[in-house]
Amino acid sequence: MNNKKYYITTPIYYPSANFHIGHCYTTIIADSIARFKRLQGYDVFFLTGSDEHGLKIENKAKEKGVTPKEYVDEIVENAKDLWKSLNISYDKFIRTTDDYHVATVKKIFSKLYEQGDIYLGEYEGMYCTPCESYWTKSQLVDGKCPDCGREVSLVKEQSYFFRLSKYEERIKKLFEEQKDFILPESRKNEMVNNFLNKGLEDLCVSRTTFSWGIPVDFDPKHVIYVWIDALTNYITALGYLSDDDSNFKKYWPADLHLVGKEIVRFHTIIWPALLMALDLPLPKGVFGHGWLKINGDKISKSLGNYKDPREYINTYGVDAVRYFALREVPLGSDGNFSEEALKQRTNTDLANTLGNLLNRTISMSEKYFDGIIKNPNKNDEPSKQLIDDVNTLKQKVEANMEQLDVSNALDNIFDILRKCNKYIDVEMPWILAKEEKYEELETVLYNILESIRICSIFLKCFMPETADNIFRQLNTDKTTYDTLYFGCLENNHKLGQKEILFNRID
Ligand code: ME8
Repeated sequence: MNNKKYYITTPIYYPSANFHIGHCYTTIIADSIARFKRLQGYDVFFLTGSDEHGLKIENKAKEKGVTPKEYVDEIVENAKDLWKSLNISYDKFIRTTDDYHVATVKKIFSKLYEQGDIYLGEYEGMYCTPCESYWTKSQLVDGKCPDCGREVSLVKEQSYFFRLSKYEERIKKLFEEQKDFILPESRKNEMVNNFLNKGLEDLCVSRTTFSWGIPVDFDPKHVIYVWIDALTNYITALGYLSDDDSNFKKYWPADLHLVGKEIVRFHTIIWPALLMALDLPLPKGVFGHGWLKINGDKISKSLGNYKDPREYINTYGVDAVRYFALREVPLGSDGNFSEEALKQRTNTDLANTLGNLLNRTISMSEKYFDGIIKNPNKNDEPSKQLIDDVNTLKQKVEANMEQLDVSNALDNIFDILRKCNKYIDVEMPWILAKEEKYEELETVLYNILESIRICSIFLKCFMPETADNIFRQLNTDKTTYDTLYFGCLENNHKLGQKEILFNRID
């Protein structure tokens, strides 16, 4: 155990009444990493929130005949409700319309202006309204937005600019010196080849063509354009430049910004440059994960190719959805989401490998020993092998989590559960009972229950409700990091009530 801190963030989401499983993906992964760090004894601060300004919101509110604030107030509740149904354990939910955020963003903008990092100029360029992004002509792909492929329009206006070009050399140095600043490695190459090597241009950071944003303090016809407003949430949420900056002092710099691959550029080039200008320490790492796709297309609001994630939660259970998001796709790669695959994972891994194992072990303990477990230590070779495997689990899971390889960490756990099932096949407890070899039988049941307990301590980070259910059935409070060793369950321990963990879905 240690008392180190860990600050992890998700992107702040555009408020939407139509969140899809792709949005849940980032947040479930961040939640599991946060829970894992807490298990390891870190003092964790896990931030998520919503990114509420901009032209799109202003237009939508107009369509509905409400103010932008009324519009976002209503739908932000949707995000909070979804995170609640997914058991997301965030420590703070920031809204970019929160007073403290607005106040600090204004101060940051003024400070950068006063020190010469922001200047007034004229912008002429291509603008993608759905992405709220400006592009230079050379960045367009076939004359269209390189991110979403839609039409862009020529915009000319007076704007404030951030001197991004000034930080080019320092960003290059950062990429060279801080090897794990951008993960996975392939994303770093993309940033270097597509952006850094082409040279960084100063960045337009204000707009005058809409008003739903944070006004520039000294020139209020300008609103602060999305990236300074959005990116700074990671420090305003901690109280930077406010009366109480104790969280900022405690948690900054961030240990991990977990983001989707399309916003890696903002987090690894613009964000560090802003922090350099503010003379603040840089985040330790930015991980750009891949996209969940449906039939090869990104799941997206504009394509409309998805269901409300709550429908999956209602059918399969929250932990089946969490498990799928964490297990199916190695973090960093794109992966396909299909209900068929979700069903299959639920039936194979959750109902069979885990649920059935627990159920039959508790059933046998009840049948043969009234639910009281003993450990006479009559360990034969297969037993010794299982115990050895369980004893190396912690090291394997921790190594994978250190690399943010969540999928393989889960596989390490399920590997033990599969081994437990094989162990039952080899030991055949029902034969031991028939032959009245009770000490061997007690040993076998103890070894399986102890393996399940240790697996569940880890599973709690990924599937918290399931792990709690298992602990109830085991009737144990040996659920913490310091009980991660084989042999911790007491002799004469009485098990709890048996329950079905996962129903098979047909
Ligand atoms: O980008 N698969 O907000 P956002 C995986 N407000 N991840 C997906 C996904 C999919 N199909 N669809 C979306 C923004 N995401 C900005 C962020 S941060 C200072 C500002 C992920 O609501 C996406 O990659 O469009 C991103 O990381 C997150 O959802 C929020 O997307």
